Amino acid sequence: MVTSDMNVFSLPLVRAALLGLALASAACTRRRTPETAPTPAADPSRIAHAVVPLPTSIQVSASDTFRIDSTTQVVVAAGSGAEAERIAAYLVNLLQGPLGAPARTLAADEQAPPRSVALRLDASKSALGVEGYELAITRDAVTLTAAQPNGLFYGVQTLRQLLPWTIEHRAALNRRLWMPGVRITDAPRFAWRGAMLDVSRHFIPAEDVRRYIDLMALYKLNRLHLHLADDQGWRIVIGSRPNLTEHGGSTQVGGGRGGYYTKAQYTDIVAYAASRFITIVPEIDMPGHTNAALASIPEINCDGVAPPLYTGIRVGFSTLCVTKEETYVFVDDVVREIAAMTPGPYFHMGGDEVEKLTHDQYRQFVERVEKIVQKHGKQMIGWGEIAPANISPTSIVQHWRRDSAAMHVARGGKVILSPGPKTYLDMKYDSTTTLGLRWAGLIEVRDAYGWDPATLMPDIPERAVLGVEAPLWSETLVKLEDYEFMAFPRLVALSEVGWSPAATRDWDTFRLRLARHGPRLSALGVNFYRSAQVPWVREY
Ligand code: TNX
Repeated sequence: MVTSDMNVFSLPLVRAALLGLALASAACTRRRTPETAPTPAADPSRIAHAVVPLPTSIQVSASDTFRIDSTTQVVVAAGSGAEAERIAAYLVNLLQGPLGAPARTLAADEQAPPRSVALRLDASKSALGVEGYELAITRDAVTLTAAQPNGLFYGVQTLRQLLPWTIEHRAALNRRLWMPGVRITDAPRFAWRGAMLDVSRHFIPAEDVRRYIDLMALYKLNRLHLHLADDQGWRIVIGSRPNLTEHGGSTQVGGGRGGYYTKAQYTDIVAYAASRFITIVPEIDMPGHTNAALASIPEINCDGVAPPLYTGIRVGFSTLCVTKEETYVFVDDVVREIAAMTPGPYFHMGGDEVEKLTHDQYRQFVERVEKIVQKHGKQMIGWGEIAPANISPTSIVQHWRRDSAAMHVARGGKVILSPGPKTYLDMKYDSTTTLGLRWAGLIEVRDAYGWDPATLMPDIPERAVLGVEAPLWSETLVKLEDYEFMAFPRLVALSEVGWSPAATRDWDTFRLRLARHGPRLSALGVNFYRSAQVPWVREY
C-alpha cells in the first residue's frame, strides 16, 4: 500500500510555514529560468518527499519533523553485529558537523535514548528479505530496522535522501538537518539492479570507479559490471600473461595512453564496492571484441601472428582462434586469475557481436567457456547472443537488442534486461547531445524511466527477470565528467525501474522527485544533464 499525505502541501500557506521556515533556501526553489518554469501542478516543492527509488510503502507526516543537532545520538541495538556498527559509522560520517558524538552500541538491556537515531538488525524480520528495511521517523526518534546489513544500508540511503541536500556538502555552513516524519516499509522489486562501465574503450582510473560506486549506492544499485577487455584495451593484470596489460593495455580509442588496474587496485575496487553492498561483475569479452588480447598473445591467433593494436570504434572484426587448444589454456588462465580475486559469484564472458565464426564454432566455444567458468566456481553471464548455445539454466543471459534471450527463459534460465533503447547510457539524450552514439535511438530521461521489465518482451515474464542493468559504453567518453553527464540522471531513472513496484511508478511524480535531486547531485559535484523534461530545483 502506498499512501502519502500530501494534502497539507496543497495549502500554500501551510506549506510556506512548514517548509519555508525550515529550508533556509526554500525561496530559491521558485527561482527558475523561464524555459523550465513549471506550472503550479509541477512544482517540486509541493511534494511530500523526494525519495528515489520510490519505497514500496511510504506515509509522510511532515509536521512530525525530526531535527538533528549536537545532542542527537546514533545508536546500534545490542547484538546487531559489526556490519551494523560499520553502517552506523557511515551514517555518522554523513552527518558530520552537527553530530556531537560517534555512534555507540547499546548495552543488552539498554533502551535507545530520547531523540536518537537507532539502527537495529533483527533476524526475525526475515519477511523484509535481504535488502528490505523499515524506517520510522517521528519528532522524538528515528528507528531503522532490517533483517540483514544490506537492508540497514539502504535504510540509511533513504534517511540521507530525506535530509536536505546540504548533507552532501561537507563545507556547507550552518547545515540545518531535519527530516519529515515518515513510516516506510521497503524492499526491492528486482534482485539485480546494475550499472556497467566500459573501461576498455577509454580507461578510467580506479578512483573514478569508486566515485561511480558511491553514486550507485545513493540509489540502491547493487551490481557493478566492469567491461575489462575489448578490442581497444585489456585493463586487468593477469599474472600468467603480463603482455595483456603491458602491450594490450597501452592504448585506447583515439590512441591515448590507455591504462589498466593492477591486482591490488582491482581487489580494492571489489572491497570498496562490497562496503556499499555492490557486487563487482568482471567481464572479459570473448571470442570477439578481443583485438587487444590477440595483439598481445600471438598463439591465440589462427595464423600465429599478432595483429597491431586497434584504436578505432568498429566492432565484429576480431575473434580468438577457437580451433586451437592454446586458446582454451589462455581462457582458463584468465578466468582462474579473475575468479580468484573476485568474491562475487559471477563471471561475464561477453559473447556479443561475433562475425568471424560459424554458428557451430561459436556455440561450441560458448559451451566450453561455460565449463571453464564453472570449474573455477563461478556462474557464467553472457550477452543475448549466447542463448542459442546449449548452456545451463544456472547461467545468466543479458538481453541488449533483438536477441535470443527468450530461448534461455524457455530452458528455465534467468535474464538481465539491458534493452538498448531504454538503458544504454551511451545513447544521446536528443539530437543536440554532443557525446554518445545513436544506433539504439535517442533516450531522454522519460524514455529511460517509462518501461516495465515485466512487459518489455512477450516471452520474458517477470519471474524470469533477474533485474535490470544500464551499460555505459565509452567509445565517445573520455573523462569522468563525460561519464557522469551520460549516466545522470538516466541511471537514477533506472534505479526506480529496478526497485519500485510497477503500480506505484509514475513519470509525473518521478520527475518532481528527481527535480529535487538537482541540488544534491550538484553538491556532490556530479556533472548531470539538466533535462528540460524535469523542473529542476536550483537551490545549490
Ligand atoms: C554494442 S552492447 C556493443 C558494444 C558497443 C555498444 C555501443 C554490446 C553487447 N555490444 O560493443 O560499445 O554497442 O553502444
